[in-house]
Amino acid sequence: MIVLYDPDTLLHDTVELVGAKIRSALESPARTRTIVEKLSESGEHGLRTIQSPLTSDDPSELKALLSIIERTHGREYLDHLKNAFDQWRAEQLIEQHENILPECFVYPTKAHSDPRPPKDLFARAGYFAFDMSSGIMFQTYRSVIASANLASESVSYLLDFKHSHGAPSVFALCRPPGHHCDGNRAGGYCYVNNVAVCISKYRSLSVSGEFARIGILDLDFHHGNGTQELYYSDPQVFYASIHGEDEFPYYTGADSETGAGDAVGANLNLPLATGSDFGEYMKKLNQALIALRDFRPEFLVVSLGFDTFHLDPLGSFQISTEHYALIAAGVRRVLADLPTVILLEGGYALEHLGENVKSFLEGWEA
Ligand code: Q9C
Ligand code: ZN
Repeated sequence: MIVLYDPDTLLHDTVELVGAKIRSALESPARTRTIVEKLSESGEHGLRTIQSPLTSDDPSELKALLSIIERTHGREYLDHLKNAFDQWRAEQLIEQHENILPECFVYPTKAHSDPRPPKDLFARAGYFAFDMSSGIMFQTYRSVIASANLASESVSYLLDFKHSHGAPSVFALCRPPGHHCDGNRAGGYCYVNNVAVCISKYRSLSVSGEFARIGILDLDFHHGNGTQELYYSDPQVFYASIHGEDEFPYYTGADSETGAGDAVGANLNLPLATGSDFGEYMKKLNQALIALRDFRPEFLVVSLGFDTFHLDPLGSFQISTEHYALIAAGVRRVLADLPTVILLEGGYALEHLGENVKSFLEGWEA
């Protein structure tokens, strides 16, 4: 399988609030580094390095990517991601090596339903975020664009392989991850929703365009609140997620959330109790796969997190390295005829991340 990587994704390196302490974020450049190392040493996977349009001489490449991202992300939010650090620097609110964390978040009130971005620079960081795991440092925007570009390019690769035998698949080593971003807020280490970038790109390139039926399978340990939000009323997109019950992001992911309007029935949440083992996981996976198959999509996006691993500092499922091959094979068995883009989301057990990715890819290709 083709695996896409961009060294610019290593630049973002920030902090998060854990309990009462500020620490280096678990979502770190070392994650991608260890995966790339593992895939390079085994040599059997088609690892390809591509270049972010931010480093290209041709400005039309960046314009094209931004127009794809802007289909689902607010212009003011994207400007914030791009400019916040430099604005804080210009006002001497921050040193070059420091990180922006939010102060005050938007909260529900009875008085008004459409809060506006505040002028105050400190306050803006909170307006455009929903937690304190989404710091901004001086290179964040470069990695965010590189990550979104990997998602976008994976669709281009996929459609180029249309005439090959069997359904093609591409794996994008996105970092930062994306599934917690709803297009207007950063959170849970996510700044741009890479699944949404894939879908917008697919709609812009494929023959069926806006009429394309698309499936999303979210296998990260956490519920993909951002992805769910973006497609909650879209009857052309089916979102299925298996995630830890009562875990981050806490306020979404219940099985009662089934979609809205014409899209009722196109959102399937399968929460799993803390400590669930592989057998319990596979029951939920098969439910998700059957629902996705019955939706008859022509294109599949997998949000792939490895924080379901038994040693993950943020997860609580009992999944081991060998299980990832079985999970991948399970997906392939039911949805083998679907062109598929796989996007990296979470996974924080650094010493095992490389072998877990490798196991998944081997199971996928078996
Ligand atoms: N006490 C993804 O896996 N909270 N995001 C961590 C640590 C945020 C996880 C706080 C967890 C976000 C993509
Ligand atoms: Zn996660």
